[in-house]
Amino acid sequence: MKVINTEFLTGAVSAKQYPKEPYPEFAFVGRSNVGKSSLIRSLLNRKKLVRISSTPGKTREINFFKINETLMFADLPGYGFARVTPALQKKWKTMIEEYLVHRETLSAIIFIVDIRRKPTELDLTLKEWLEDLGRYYILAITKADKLSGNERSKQTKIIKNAFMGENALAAVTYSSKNHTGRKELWSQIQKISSGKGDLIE
Ligand SMILES: Nc1nc2c(ncn2[C@@H]2O[C@H](COP(=O)(O)OP(=O)(O)OP(=O)(O)O)[C@@H](O)[C@H]2O)c(=O)[nH]1
Ligand SMILES: [Mg+2]
Repeated sequence: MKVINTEFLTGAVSAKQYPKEPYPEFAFVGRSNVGKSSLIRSLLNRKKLVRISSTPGKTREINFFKINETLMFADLPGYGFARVTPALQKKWKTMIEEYLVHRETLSAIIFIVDIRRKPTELDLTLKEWLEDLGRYYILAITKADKLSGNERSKQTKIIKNAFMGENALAAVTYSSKNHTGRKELWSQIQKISSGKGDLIE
């Protein structure tokens, strides 16, 4: 997809602040520091628009972006970041929960995991949760540039085995550093947003 126009709309901490745009929305969800904001930046090819940082816990609100007047992206705060206070962790969890349960225009989730990591309990909890809520997701296995050869295929297999549940629409291996997987992920997003995807039963 050719990204012609991208606009940062707003940061929201509760449902009443969500933008009212009717376009199909894709939410980027995953552990703190996994590379959610970087992935959005890579997809949109916009460096200045999306904040990323080497310090985990950078994204503290749900950030909404409008693309080409046809699509929406939501960049969510990460879960499982140990070095923030329990109160703040709880606040983020509530924020993510409220969004996943109530956001009506949410088409699918881009569920992001790090190619180097073993499936963690928090990630598995998210998967179960998406399945229970009946939310569809695309598994994005990111930071693929960090592994190569055997190790890369071994990890990809382990991750797919753990996370490709019933509501998983696809799995894409990604690198925000060199944009591996960009075309494939865009094509999945377009397929779903135009209603031609597996969502049609
Ligand atoms: N090598 C490599 N580094 C990456 C990739 N994606 C993200 N990073 C790095 O990982 C760090 C975290 O990236 P972010 O995009 O801020 O992660 P996030 O998931 O949005 O983090 P929070 O908002 O804090 O939850 C940054 O230092 C990025 O440069 C990737 O595909 N390859
Ligand atoms: Mg972020």
